[in-house]
Amino acid sequence: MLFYTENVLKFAFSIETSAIDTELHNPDDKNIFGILGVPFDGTTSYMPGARFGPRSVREASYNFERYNLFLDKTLNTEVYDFGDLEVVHGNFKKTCLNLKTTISEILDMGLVPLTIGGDHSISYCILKAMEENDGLNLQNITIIYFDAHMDLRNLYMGDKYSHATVMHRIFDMDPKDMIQIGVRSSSEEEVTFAREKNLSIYTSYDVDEKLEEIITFLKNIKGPIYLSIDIDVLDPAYAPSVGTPSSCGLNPKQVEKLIYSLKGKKIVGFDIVEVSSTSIGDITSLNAAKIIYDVLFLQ
Ligand SMILES: [Mn+2]
Repeated sequence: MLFYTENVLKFAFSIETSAIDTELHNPDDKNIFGILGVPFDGTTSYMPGARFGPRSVREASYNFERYNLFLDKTLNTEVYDFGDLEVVHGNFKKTCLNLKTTISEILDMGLVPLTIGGDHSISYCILKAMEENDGLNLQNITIIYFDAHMDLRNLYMGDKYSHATVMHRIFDMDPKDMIQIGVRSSSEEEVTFAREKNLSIYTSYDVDEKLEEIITFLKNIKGPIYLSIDIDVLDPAYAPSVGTPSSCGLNPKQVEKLIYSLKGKKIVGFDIVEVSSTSIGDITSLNAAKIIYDVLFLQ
């Protein structure tokens, strides 16, 4: 158990963290994931509840089989679940400090952080920890984010750190490239910024109309990838329990195909955010757990 964590419920297929043998971990080997829940929704602007995301996504994870029919493969990815971060509700700054410390500890163990949010603001802290950790240069990393929104505002209601500004803060860290998929909601300021900076923008209509082209584009990405999935990329029909729902979104099969197109890529970090389910069996949690399951199968 890490210093700032508590463990309520482990993700399905995860191994007891006491079984970790750090001697075995070699960065050239297959990815070994370390799951961390971040039950923080202090920057949510519309529907609160993302603090319940980690718990409900883990609960939904017990619904899946270890064998994947479409891939004809049994899951054998090594994954440890460290439980939830100790957050300071309403205080992004203190929560971010705890998160950076804990992600650094996970990186020091040679594990790839797999974070379950929490609102989207947390992605910045994860990448900041990766930047500050020796050996990870953000300038070599492509950021792929699935999101209904661009999250590219410079400030939101005067705040620099928010779920609505998170991708601008990450852009400020100068990653190799940023690719947004499924977007359908933006301010004029954000779209102007994205175009000026030559970010790759694939709207939800692009996913409908040129899915194969996007899959080819993703397959051709060179170098390491950080993947951030805001579950509101799905249409509210498939993910109603989110902080900021937006109509005309993706369906789960499209997301599955896009995730599978990343097979063989080096994923250095992954987060899934904005699930705000409060009930067992909620479809939003189910779809979020399914995406984690798909990412674990990419090995
Ligand atoms: Mn977002």
